[in-house]
Amino acid sequence: MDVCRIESGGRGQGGEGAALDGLLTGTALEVLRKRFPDSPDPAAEWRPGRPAWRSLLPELEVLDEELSSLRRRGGKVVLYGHDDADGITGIYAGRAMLARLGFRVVPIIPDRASEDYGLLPSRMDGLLESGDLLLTVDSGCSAVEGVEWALARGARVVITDHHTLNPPLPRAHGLIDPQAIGFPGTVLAGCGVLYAALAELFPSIADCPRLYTAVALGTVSDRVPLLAANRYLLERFRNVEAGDLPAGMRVIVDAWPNRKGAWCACNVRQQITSVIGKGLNSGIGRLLEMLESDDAAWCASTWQEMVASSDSRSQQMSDVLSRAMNEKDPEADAFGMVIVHLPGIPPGMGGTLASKLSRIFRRGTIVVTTRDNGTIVGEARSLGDWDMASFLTGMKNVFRSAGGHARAAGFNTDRMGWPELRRNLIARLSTVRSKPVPEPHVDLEPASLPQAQELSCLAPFGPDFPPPAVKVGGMRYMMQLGQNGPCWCITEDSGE
Ligand SMILES: [Mn+2]
Repeated sequence: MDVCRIESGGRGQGGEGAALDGLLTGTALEVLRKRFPDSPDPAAEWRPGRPAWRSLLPELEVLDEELSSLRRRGGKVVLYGHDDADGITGIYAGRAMLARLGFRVVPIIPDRASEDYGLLPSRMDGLLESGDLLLTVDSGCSAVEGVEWALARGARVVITDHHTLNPPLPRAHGLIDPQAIGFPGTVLAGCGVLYAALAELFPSIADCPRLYTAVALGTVSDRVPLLAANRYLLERFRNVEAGDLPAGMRVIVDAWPNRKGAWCACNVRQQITSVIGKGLNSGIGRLLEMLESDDAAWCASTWQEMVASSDSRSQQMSDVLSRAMNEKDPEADAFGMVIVHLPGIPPGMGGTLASKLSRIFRRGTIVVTTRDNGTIVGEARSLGDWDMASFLTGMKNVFRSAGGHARAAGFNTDRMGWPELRRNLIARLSTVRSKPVPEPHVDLEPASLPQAQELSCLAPFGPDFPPPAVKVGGMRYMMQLGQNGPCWCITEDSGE
């Protein structure tokens, strides 16, 4: 069954009159005016129409040209991803779209347990041949050596990525990363960048329920801002009918909390992203197969296995979490940052641990562990305005590699031990003006608490577009989206 349709240009294309067709209450519009003070049309900002992808992404013409000449010479695409939900959904979207265009695609998924970020010659060796196109998704913008290796093999190379650009950049033929242009394209996840690039070049294959589903999962999992183009993509996903999807994707949309109504990214990450997991004993290695499968029985049992193993991982996680809470660095605390060094954090767990700590303490968090070979690896998460990637990449001589984006970044180093790295981190913290502790937002200060339903229509909520919060009688209430619908809850939480 082929459910991809030609773009009709019809229903729900834009935010045109979103407010006018009675979708938004007066109170909801008030919130949007507060959140988008400079916009002449806050409702369109909240639910934008289809973005002009070309204006958000650089060097699309290079990809266009490379695909045309690849078609002429008959080579294949080697699609190099990243072993998290963003990277895998990006591989899914890229492979699905390129296959529809008639290209042969060989995916490469790196293995977090043993491999670093970047493009590893050992993974490309034997697959990438002269005349092939090496295309990346969610990775590659710092892969100087990997790209040199591919060029020396006679391959053409186009990088698509969304991570912060830190020179030296690889000598690829094309580098499609919205960071080169700036906001609003920078909101895109890695999967969103590749989807958008191919959607712009081949609009007839862009309007497809499977692609919207994969991109929504990658986008929400990667903690990117739920703003601009991402709100368009998530709105397309909301309109997807589960019946139009193959079995594996149906399992995922069925697990998506309140997908057709109001949902919050943190709940999706808890109920889907964490269930899939990352690293050892996780479901990430089977995600691509599941997204592509239409075998209902296999998908249901695979999902059950993922749920079971995520339950045992979360047991392990709660042990690590309680150790981490006791070990956080008091000096970093004084600067408003959580820094924890714990030996023996299992691969793939550091990021989740950093996310949990940053939610618990409501501030930026860096989790560091020392691997058996002496390499120090770190995972960092942040909230509010704190840009974790810039913070880390500003420490040039400390790391062997460091990168990521504002909300999620990572590093590794073998240049020094933990005591010296710690001194460097603290020293850098002391020079940065802003504090990694966000001010809890307040949208309105009404005389009395509004009906939560009046504002839940603004969903989905997530990074940079948190659930509405109101202050009434000196108390701050934030909307929570529980199983029984939206309600107010007294909290200082950021809602991200
Ligand atoms: Mn990513």
